[in-house]
Amino acid sequence: MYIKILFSSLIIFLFSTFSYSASMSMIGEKGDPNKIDRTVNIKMYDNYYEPNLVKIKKGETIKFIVENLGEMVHEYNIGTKEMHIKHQSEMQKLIDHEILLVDKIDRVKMKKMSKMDHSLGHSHSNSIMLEPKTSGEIIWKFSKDINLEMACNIPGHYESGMLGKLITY
Ligand SMILES: [Cu+2]
Repeated sequence: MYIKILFSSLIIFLFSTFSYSASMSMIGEKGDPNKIDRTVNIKMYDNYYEPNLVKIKKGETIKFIVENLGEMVHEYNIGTKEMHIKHQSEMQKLIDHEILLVDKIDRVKMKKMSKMDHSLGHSHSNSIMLEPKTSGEIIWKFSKDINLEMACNIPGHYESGMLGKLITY
C-alpha cells in the first residue's frame, strides 16, 4: 500500500516536472549573459508595468532590468497566459505560508520551507520577485514566435491589470 502511494506520487512528480519543462522550452530559454542583443528597462508600479509592450525579434536575447517603484512586492514573469494562471496558485501558497507579505518577502522562511516543499522556493529562471525599491534582472532568449505576457501573479495584481505584452516577430 505504502509503496503504491510512493510510486504514484513519483509518477505525478515526474509528469509535472516534464510538463513544466515542456512549456518552458515553448517560451524560450534562460539567456546567455555573454550573448545579450539588447537591454530593456521595465518599471513596476502598483499595479502596472511601464512599458507594458515589448516587441522582440525571434531569436533575440534580452536583458530585462526590472525595477520595483511601487509600495508592494511585485513579480516580473515571462510566460503564456496559461502558465500565469497556473502560477497564481503557487503564489497563493507563498501568501498562505506568510512567506510573501504585502511589501516584504521573508527569504529566510522561504529558504527554510522550500526544503520541505520545493515550490515554496519560487526559483524560476523566467521570473523575478522584487520588494519595493529594489531591482533585478532576467536574461531571456526568445526562440519561438509566440505571443507571451509579462505578468505579476501575486493574487489580485494580474486581475487588476498587472500584465503586458511580449510580442515576437
Ligand atoms: Cu504585482
